[in-house]
Amino acid sequence: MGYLYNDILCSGRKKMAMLIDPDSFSLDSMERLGRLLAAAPPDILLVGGSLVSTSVDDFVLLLKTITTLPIVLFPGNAVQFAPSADGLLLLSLISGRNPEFLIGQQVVAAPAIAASSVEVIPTGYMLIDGGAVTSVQYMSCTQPIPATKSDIAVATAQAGQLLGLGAIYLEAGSGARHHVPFEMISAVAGAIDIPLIVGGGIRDAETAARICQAGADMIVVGSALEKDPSMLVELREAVQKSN
Ligand code: 1GP
Repeated sequence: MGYLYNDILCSGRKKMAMLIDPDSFSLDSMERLGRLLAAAPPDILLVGGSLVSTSVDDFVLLLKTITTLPIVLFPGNAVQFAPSADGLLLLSLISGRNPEFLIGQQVVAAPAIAASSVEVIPTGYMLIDGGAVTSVQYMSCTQPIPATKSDIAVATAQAGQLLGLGAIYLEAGSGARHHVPFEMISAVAGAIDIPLIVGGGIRDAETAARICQAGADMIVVGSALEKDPSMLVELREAVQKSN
């Protein structure tokens, strides 16, 4: 793996990713976003969603006109692969038992990924119950791991590491009522040696800091920043202070 994995995810410093759903941005908000990213840059930009109708490649190219931050794909399916991105979280939904999201979509995307120069980060994606049915759950037709079952989350993450995945992503789902529980984050972080990414339902700086302290190497925030982009300043500060 390359720069994004070695120098950002495995840096040993807590990191923050801002998740952008291409369908939620207009050209107007793009200009505002550019100013904000220059003033308070997150470590990376994640681009994707469970259901995206915009051309992700066009969107990435547009983002590149307003920022030099690394742009990493976070695709809900194979259609969202974009060769103009810097990196790709190649997700396998290891908490689920739907072969389409364990390996099917990856097979569809593989030829295009292999022909590109996008840095691939093979990631074990684990959906954790966040108190409501989320888009990921519905679109992937999989059951989330119950929020109280840290033992299942630990075993699943360990299996992902043993299979050779480069990172684990604990996902409560976009706009989740409850973020992934701190106890589960600690238990998983203590059981694996690969970077741990945590997202879903993070809405304030204190929660962001506590999730980092519990053992996340990178937090992902989407919905809260869509509502109030200026929160980027405090979220970023909270993550940096947890180092
Ligand atoms: C969703 O983890 C991300 O895939 C971010 O979730 O939109 O709730 O911040 P939010």
